[in-house]
Amino acid sequence: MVDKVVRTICFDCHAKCGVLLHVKDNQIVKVEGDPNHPVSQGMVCCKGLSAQQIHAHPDRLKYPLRRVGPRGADQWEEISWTEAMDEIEQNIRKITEKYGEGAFIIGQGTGRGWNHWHMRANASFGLPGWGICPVHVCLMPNLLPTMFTYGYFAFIDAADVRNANTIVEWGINPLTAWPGLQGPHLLEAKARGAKLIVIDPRFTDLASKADIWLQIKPGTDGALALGLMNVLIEEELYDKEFVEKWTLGFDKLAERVKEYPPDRVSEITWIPKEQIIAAARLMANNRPTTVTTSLGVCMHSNGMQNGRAIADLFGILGDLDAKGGILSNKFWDLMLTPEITKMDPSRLGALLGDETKPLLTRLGGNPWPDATWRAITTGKPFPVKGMGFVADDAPMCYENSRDIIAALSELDFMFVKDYFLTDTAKLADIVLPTAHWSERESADEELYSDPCPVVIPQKAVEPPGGAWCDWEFWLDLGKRFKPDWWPWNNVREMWQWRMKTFYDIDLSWEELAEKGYFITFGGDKREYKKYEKGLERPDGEPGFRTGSGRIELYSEAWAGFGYDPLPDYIPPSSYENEVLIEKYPFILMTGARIYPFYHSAWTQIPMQREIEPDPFIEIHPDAARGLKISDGDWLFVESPNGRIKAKARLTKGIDPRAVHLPRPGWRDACKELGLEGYGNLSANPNVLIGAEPSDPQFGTPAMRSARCRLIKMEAV
Ligand SMILES: Nc1nc2c(c(=O)[nH]1)N[C@H]1C(S)=C(S)[C@@H](COP(=O)(O)OP(=O)(O)OC[C@H]3O[C@@H](n4cnc5c(=O)[nH]c(N)nc54)[C@H](O)[C@@H]3O)O[C@H]1N2
Ligand SMILES: Nc1nc2c(c(=O)[nH]1)N[C@H]1C(S)=C(S)[C@@H](COP(=O)(O)OP(=O)(O)OC[C@H]3O[C@@H](n4cnc5c(=O)[nH]c(N)nc54)[C@H](O)[C@@H]3O)O[C@H]1N2
Ligand code: SF4
Ligand SMILES: [Mo]
Repeated sequence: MVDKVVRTICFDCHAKCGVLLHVKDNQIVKVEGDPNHPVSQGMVCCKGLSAQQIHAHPDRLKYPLRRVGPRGADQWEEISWTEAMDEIEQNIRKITEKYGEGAFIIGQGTGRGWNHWHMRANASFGLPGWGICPVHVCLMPNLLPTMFTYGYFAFIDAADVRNANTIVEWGINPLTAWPGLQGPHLLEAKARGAKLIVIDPRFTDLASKADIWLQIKPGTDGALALGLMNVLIEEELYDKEFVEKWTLGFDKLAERVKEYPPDRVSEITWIPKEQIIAAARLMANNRPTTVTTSLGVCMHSNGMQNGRAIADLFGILGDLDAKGGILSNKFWDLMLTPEITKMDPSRLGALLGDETKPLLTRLGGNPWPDATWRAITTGKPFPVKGMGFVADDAPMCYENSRDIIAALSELDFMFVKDYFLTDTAKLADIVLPTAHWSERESADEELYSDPCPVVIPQKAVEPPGGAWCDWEFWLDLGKRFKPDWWPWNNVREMWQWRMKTFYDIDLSWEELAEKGYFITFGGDKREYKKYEKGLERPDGEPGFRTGSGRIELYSEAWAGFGYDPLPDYIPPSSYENEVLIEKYPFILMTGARIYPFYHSAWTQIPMQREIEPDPFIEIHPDAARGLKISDGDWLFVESPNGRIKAKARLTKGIDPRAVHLPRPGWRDACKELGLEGYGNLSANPNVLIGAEPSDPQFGTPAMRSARCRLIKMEAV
């Protein structure tokens, strides 16, 4: 007999599946998918299933720690939460008073449900924007091109997979990276006869289900989009009525795409010409057609223009905000509104890197990470002397890991809030433990596809040592600097305010928890083609929320940030450097997701590590043969930036000219399975990635179009 069954939300990826946790004696004895969750519908993956092994892991941090020995010496004393928070507050005050408001920066990793509260806390002590966050590689490079082109953010939430006839998955792998968010809908759509086009250099689980798989050369997605538009326009397959009525700059775009006939695009992209033509025809003749783009498209020095070309392509196909097309979801407006973030756009120009990467600072609300590490080591353009990291292992997350570690070692003060005492946390002065999703409650609306619920996760088990969840941390920190902005006595009051003020859900905490899911936009409430009815623009006029009210195929606003107003294809800069190519013959992709790990987390968890025990690199057998590499050989992977280890995994699912290192880095040892941990530097792909080349205005480094060579270990 269990003590209770708690309905909650898994947060080991952005799918945020509904789960039912069966609990006995503060242990999770069973994990079940919740069939009533409006999006995940009962789906749960291997990460969700290992909740108990995470909850009960013996290495979990329990109490706040203060460094007692020299920095990095791993000597600590346990302190109370009040002492830890006092020390963090005092250091923020001391450093910002002495060196200025930008001198203390808090970093976060991927969204974990509290982006807006983090920004509010930053604003509370005078830091403009988002602190530091991997926005330069994630989310925003997919959102901004659609914002400039359509006037709304369109990401995975926007793809109306449930109603589409053709689904294009472009540089994204929802089955692995977003299983509960799009997985069930995608498989249902396939079963009812929808067609699937997958654009990916690797033969993924998703590609195996495709009607057309375009095995693209990494970083040439912009050229492909221009080539597809060439076919659509040449064969008059685009939506003429929509284009005439609702778009701007079609003639200029038509001129531009003449430069990209299928023959030329085939050469650039490595995709046979016939497949390009077939894909264009399917997209146009089997509508409604929807698309999701993600990291495959943006992690290049030409990432933003790739996004723009794809946005224009779907602009002329015409299924914008249509059933089965690319939906405009209003929840984005509420997620990062200044009413909650307190972000002051007029101050974003003060962010580090603004002079070179203004799109990142002004619209991403972020400093450029590379400029941040340099500000620590050089004091220019202003000194950074203190940093905190909440749910962010910086050398694992950002490019140039070695520089990051060197820079962090020079700080006057640093704190880290994490589940484990990671190598990065060992560089800190204060380390704070954190509660896992099974050990915390919250209110969360971060990112869902239609019907876009707000969810109220429940606590199932107590966190080790009573560790605070991150929301408790933000509330306590914010209150210390701006009590007026944080009037709540506890996090429940804070979330209730959020629900009431922004979603008009005025319920007691118990009522919120009891109901669990609230459909806010979408579902039965969904309005399609809002632009036709004057429901899209704030002025109530028909049209889109761009300056012209139309889909801006040609964008003056985009040109204002220094880009070509039309989409164009500029090859990743490493593709034109003959000297580099000779020394580093392979195109290196890094970071595609694998099931068991969430970024660098969970390599110590037996249920996960069992699935992928060792760091590996994917290589085509023909390429391996030339180098006398066999499956399972240990290799050094070397780039101009550094060298790491990985085991060869031979696969025909990759082009012989490219190789791929997955995301995790295998940071932590798994004692139960006797498997090694590789720390911050030995197997971490970001050791190989430099800050340059990068997107000219947004700073996205070439995480998926870098270069490397392979060296068999015994040959060294
Ligand atoms: N080369 C390369 N680099 C990449 C990518 C890539 O594809 N290739 N992907 C990039 C992308 S898209 C992103 S979003 C970033 C993500 O990068 P991050 O989100 O920074 O991920 P991690 O590096 O795992 O660091 C997160 C740390 O937070 C801890 N943690 C996990 N959950 C919580 C929590 O709820 N609270 C607290 N306090 N701690 C928690 C984990 O144990 C871990 O140590 O990585 C980026 N880096
Ligand atoms: N298991 C797991 N799930 C995760 C995460 C995790 O760490 N682990 N991280 C979460 C986060 S923060 C994010 S942002 C998402 C990312 O979600 P996705 O972007 O869907 O995930 P990836 O697998 O990184 O990249 C998608 C695909 O891009 C392909 N690709 C590489 N280079 C190119 C290219 O040049 N062009 C094209 N067209 N494709 C290319 C890769 O082969 C890969 O299959 O995943 C989320 N989900
Ligand atoms: S897909 Fe897996 S990791 Fe992601 S929320 Fe669902 S159960 Fe958790
Ligand atoms: Mo991400």
